[in-house]
Amino acid sequence: MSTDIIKFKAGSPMADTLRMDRMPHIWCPGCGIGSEVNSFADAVKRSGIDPKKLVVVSGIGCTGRVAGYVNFDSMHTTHGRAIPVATGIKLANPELTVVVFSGEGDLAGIGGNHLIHAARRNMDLIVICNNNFTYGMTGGQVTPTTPGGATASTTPYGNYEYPFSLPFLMDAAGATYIARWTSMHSRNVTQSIEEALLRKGFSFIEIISPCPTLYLRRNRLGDGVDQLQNYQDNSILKHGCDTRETAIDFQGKIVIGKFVEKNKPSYLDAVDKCCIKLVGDDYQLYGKTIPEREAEEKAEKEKIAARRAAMAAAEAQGETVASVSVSTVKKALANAAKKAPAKAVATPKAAKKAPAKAKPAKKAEAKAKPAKKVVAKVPTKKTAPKAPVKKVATKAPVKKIAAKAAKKTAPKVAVKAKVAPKKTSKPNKTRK
Ligand SMILES: Cc1ncc(C[n+]2csc(CCOP(=O)(O)OP(=O)(O)O)c2C)c(N)n1
Ligand code: SF4
Ligand SMILES: [Mg+2]
Repeated sequence: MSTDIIKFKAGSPMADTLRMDRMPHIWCPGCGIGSEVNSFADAVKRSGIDPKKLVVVSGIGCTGRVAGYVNFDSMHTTHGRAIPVATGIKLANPELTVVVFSGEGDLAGIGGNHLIHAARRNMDLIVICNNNFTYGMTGGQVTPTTPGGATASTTPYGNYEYPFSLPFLMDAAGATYIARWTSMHSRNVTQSIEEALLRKGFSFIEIISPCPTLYLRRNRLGDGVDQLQNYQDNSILKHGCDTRETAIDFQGKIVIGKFVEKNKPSYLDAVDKCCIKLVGDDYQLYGKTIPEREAEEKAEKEKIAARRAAMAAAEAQGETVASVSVSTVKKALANAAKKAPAKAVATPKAAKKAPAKAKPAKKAEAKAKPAKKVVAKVPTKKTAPKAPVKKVATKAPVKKIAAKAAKKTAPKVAVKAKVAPKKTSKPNKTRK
């Protein structure tokens, strides 16, 4: 490689967010994926989140290659399985921000079931869907979003299926943040991703994008620039629009905007709520009590605010966000820490001194009736193995808590445990 190219790569303003050693990328000229990745990298910087706590997961396809070009922890998973893998990562370490970046075929075709259930659970994920109306990587087959009448390698006489409108699908499934843009709307894409990175729950961002090599060429729609012109001419901005009105006809109008933004307990919130009812104040997720996690979350939010402030200050001085140096951000963080040292430190001791937040858990526990009683009410042998207390006690991540919970419920669980083997021994007898 010539020294000029090496110098160019090292000096690129995107060098800390994208893997310059992997450039040039595989995407065709005029493909929309490149500009989306640029918007994504920009959004990560602007959001102020710690890039070390960010994970990008992709499935298979041209868009699936995104995971290989970002300079963050990432996983290039199998076709359609990006969401379950991302869900696993989030559950294993809820401190991470997990982003799924994949194609519409991967997400809504083979991975459609995972997509709707993640939205239904309000799983804490950000899903960025590059919708180019085609299976790009495998030769331009029809996908679940290909508009009626459009030609694909598998529908040479025009598509006669009814396509999904992804915002409508996501809305019906329960997503709490839904936006749609085209790859021409780079700034809006950046802004939406930035917003999604800073919120809890399931966020879905669809980006309509040109695939000049397969979709545009086969449908005689010109090149990438022609399609951007089409987006410019045919996009209708309708924030808060009813998602039933977001269907896309072949080369027709494209409704864009932020359609849904609502607050609803996320999957992880729901897990917390359920476990507090069962275990009470002692409940810990991955070794941390709720006050400890809240203190850490608060400290992290302060760091994010400081990073954002540094970015805004640098921008005001004429620097681009992409080129804001790491040392500027570090300085801002140090200043913020000096201003509020007590708030930013999240020691277990400090967390224990926060009874006000822990109290509601006790109340909730009392209202919900102690777990012991729930077991006592279970009348039949059939339902015994499903006793919720037993499950939580055995799955509790901290041994101490598990032992404590088991102690509380030991007599009841023991009775149920005795019942269970009798049930399983029956089939053996009949076999004999
Ligand atoms: C289980 C499985 N089925 C099929 C494939 C073949 N395959 C690879 S990529 C792809 C289509 C990807 O389309 P999309 O998700 O829209 O991404 P794009 O290439 O358009 O960005 C298919 C069908 C595969 N890799 N694995
Ligand atoms: S085949 Fe289409 S989607 Fe894939 S890189 Fe080329 S233009 Fe982009
Ligand atoms: Mg596609």
